[in-house]
Amino acid sequence: AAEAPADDFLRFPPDFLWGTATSAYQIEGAVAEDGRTPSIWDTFSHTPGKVNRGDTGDLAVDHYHRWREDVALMKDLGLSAYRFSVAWPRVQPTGRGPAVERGLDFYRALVDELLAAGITPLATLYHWDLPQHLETPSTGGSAAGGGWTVRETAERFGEYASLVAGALGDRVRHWTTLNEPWCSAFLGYGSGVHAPGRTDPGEALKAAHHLNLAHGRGVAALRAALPGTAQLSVSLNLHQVRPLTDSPEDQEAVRRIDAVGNRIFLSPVLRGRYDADLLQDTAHLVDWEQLVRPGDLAAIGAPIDQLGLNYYSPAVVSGSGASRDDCHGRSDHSPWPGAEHVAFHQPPGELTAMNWSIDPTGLRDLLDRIHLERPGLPVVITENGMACEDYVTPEGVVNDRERIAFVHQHLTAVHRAIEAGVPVAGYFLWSLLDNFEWAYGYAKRFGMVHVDFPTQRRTPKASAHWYGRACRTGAVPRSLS
Ligand code: PNW
Repeated sequence: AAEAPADDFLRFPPDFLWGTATSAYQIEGAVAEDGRTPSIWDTFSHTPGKVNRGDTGDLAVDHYHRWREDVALMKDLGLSAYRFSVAWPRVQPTGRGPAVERGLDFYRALVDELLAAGITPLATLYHWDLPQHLETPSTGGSAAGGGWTVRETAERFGEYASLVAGALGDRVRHWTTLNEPWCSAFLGYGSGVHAPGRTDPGEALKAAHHLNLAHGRGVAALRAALPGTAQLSVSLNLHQVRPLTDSPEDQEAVRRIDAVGNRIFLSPVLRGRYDADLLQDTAHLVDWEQLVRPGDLAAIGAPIDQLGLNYYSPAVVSGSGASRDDCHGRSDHSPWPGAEHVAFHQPPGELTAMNWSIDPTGLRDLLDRIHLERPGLPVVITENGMACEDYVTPEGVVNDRERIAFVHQHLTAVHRAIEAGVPVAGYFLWSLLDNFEWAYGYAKRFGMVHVDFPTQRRTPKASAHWYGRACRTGAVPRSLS
């Protein structure tokens, strides 16, 4: 029986999805098992100097072997949903051809275990682990290579999507095509702080279009393979951008970042078009006429059922001046093609261990914006969370009170948005477990469950107990005592 919330609690809709999120490369390990071949992240993490302390996902948190224990943890905490990603190189080691059944079996078993535990699965098809063969084909292969800078990769993704849908479509209802294509395109091919570590603004823009096209091909493949009840989405890390001052120069900086950070994905996905100002800002970097072929925008703009929103922190920008850390990692190359001159400033608010400012109003503003642009489109918050230092009490409890406060503030913002009429369908805390935090390696802990990396021992932090209670009751306290 559900625990009854008291009156001083904010109640969420009864069908609200309460979950946590993870991704394959960040947790699975087992990188050479059951036919899996390297992804661009294996190559990148094994390249000296790319990841903090030389950390790799070789073992990660060994989820490939400990998945039963991890699902049991979620069940014990009372979570109602779980967002995971499928590793493309487990399913198609060369990025093409028939599926490796042993690779798919892992996800079949995972999903069955989730369903048996009463947990709704949300499958993400692509969370950054492109088969290395599609980036640089081994000699003798017929593939063109080039990763997301080539159109062929989008076609390959469509084929991969049908294979996964064929295997899991009878048991997974919620699907996300891509996770944060902005990061894949602009951190992967622009600033180079993510795999494959290339630094060419024109190639990064091509990657963005091909990722959009991959989303479109993915949606078509999923629609063809899945029942009409399937819920299809894409997860975008939208940037909440504010001007440093109200000068025209700073407002122009906001427009530029909004164009290449948000509307480059939102406009084609929601409205089947690229905005004229984006094309103009970047015309010197890429030939859009040649890049975007007839039919592309119609494919990308095919209807979706939900929009996935990943939110961590807002940004403050100005049209000139020196940038502080813009939260996107250190690089001599900009991840903002056509907006390289824009300077980033430290927004107000406390900082997380990532040096990202804490500001739930950014989440509220993004929810309101989506609602304004596409009234009625359900939004799922597919990621929100923070990295913080673990404070261990003498009793051995990981007391991450900062994380509880963070989640509480953001859930409160979500609740207000729902009251104002924004259809928010769920919230997925990033992350279930401490894990491989990309270029930061294992140094940054986002989990609500602590992982002792040498022993792989899992211990729920205070936030896990707090969040579990919210899930079980469908409510959070109005204030934290
Ligand atoms: C997201 N940035 O990554 C990812 O979806 C997760 O895999 C990741 O662990 C999580 O957020 C925490 O970082 C991001 O530079 C990586 O703005 C970098 C940025 C944003 C999101």
